Amino acid sequence: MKSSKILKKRVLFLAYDQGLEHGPTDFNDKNVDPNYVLNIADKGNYSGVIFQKGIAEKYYNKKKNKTPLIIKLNGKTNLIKGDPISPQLCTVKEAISLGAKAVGYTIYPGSIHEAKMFKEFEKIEREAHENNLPVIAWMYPRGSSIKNELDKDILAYSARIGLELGADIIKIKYNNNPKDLKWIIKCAGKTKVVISGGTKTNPELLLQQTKDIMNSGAIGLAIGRNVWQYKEPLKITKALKSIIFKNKSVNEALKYLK
Ligand code: FBP
Repeated sequence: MKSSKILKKRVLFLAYDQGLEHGPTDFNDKNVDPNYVLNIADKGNYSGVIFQKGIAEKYYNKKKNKTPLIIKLNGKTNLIKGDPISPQLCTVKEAISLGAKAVGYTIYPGSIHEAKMFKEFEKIEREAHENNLPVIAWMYPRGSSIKNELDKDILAYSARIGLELGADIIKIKYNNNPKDLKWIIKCAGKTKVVISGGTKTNPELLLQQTKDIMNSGAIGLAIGRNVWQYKEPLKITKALKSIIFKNKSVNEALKYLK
C-alpha cells in the first residue's frame, strides 16, 4: 500500500452506518440528518467518515467535504435474527467513484455464513488493494456458536483472522479489559486495530476507556453514537483527540467538555 490518507499512526473515524444496522431508533431530530454528521466530521478534522453508499451518493461531496470517505461495502439490518450474514451492497469501483479513500466490510466470525463473508471479503480486498485502497474489516464474532462476543479468546481469534485474511485495519469491540486488549492487538500482528464506540456512555468513562485503549496499542477509534448523540459533538471530539493524538490524560481531556 502506497501513501494512504487513512493508514496513519493514529486515527479517529466517525461511523454513521447505524441507520442500516440499527434503524432510526439511534437518531434524534438533529443527527437523523447526514449533513449534521458530515459537519461534525469536517469541523472535527476526523481521519475518516464511514457511510453506506446511499448516504455517500446523496450527501458527500468529494470537492467540498474534506474528511476522507470510507465506504462500508456490506451491511444488514437487525430485523432478522439468527446467524448473521452481511452481503456486499456496493462494489469497490462504485466506492472509488464516490470518492472513497478506504473501504470497510463486516465479517461475523463464528456465523454459519462465515465462509461466504470470507470469500466476498477476499475479492473486495484484492480489488481494493489493486487500487491502493486500504481495507478495514469489522471483526464481530457472532452467531449461535459464539457464547460470548466479548470473550478474550474469541476477540483474539477474530483479530487474528483479520491478519490472516489481509485486512489493513480491523475494527473490534472492547471488552473493558486493557490486559485482554494488549493480547488481542498482539494477535492482530501488523494489522492495525481500531475500537468501536458502542452505545452512549458517560463521557468520563468513554475518555478513560479511550486512554486504556490507546495504552493497549490500538491506533484509535471508529466511533459513532458516543459522538453524534452527544449534546456538543465537537467538544467530545476535542477531548477524544487530545487523548488519541496528544497523549493527554483523562483529566486534561475532560477540560474540553466544560
Ligand atoms: P458505534 O460507535 O455507534 O457503536 O458504531 C460502531 C459500529 O461498528 C457501527 O459502524 C455499526 O453500525 C455498529 O457499530 C454495529 O454494531 P452492532 O452490530 O453491535 O450493532
